Amino acid sequence: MPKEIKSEMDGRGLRVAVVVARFNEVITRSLLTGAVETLTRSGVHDQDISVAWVPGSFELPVVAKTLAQTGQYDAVICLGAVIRGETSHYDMVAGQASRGIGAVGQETGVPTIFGVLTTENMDQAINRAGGKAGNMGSHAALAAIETARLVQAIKTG
Ligand code: INI
Repeated sequence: MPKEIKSEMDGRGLRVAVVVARFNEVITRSLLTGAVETLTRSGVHDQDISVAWVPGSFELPVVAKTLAQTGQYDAVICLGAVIRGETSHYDMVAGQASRGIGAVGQETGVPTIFGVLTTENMDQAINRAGGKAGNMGSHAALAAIETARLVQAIKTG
């Protein structure tokens, strides 16, 4: 019988950093609200959540890496909104954000969560930031807790 490594969805005692892009702030503020509400509802203490704002999604990886390298966080959540209709360099900003955020997790070993909306237009972004398609910030918070707990479970055997 294979041994299953289980991850609990209990956030108590976890320290979580959230990096959030100011670009498209009307969207990213809703993502932040969703993330913080889900973290606290899952047991993460308010004083264990740190929030850092960056200018845009392009800057998420460097600040996420700086936070991860402090050793003070069990997970880092990155939140942003890249909207194709609003930018000609959508692919570059979205690509850099996703590649960079992925690299932070791999290089530091700290679960680093991709909570960046990449949509065709503002309506789609609104739908995914607390509208009818849920809140990507909330999903990112759940992914942070599950992955942080799984990493802890693997390390402690
Ligand atoms: N940043 C975003 O987070 N979303 C966008 O849609 C966007 N657009 O439209 O360009 C965007 N640009 C800013 C970018 O992230 C950097 O902050 C900027 O290029 C400075 O490095």
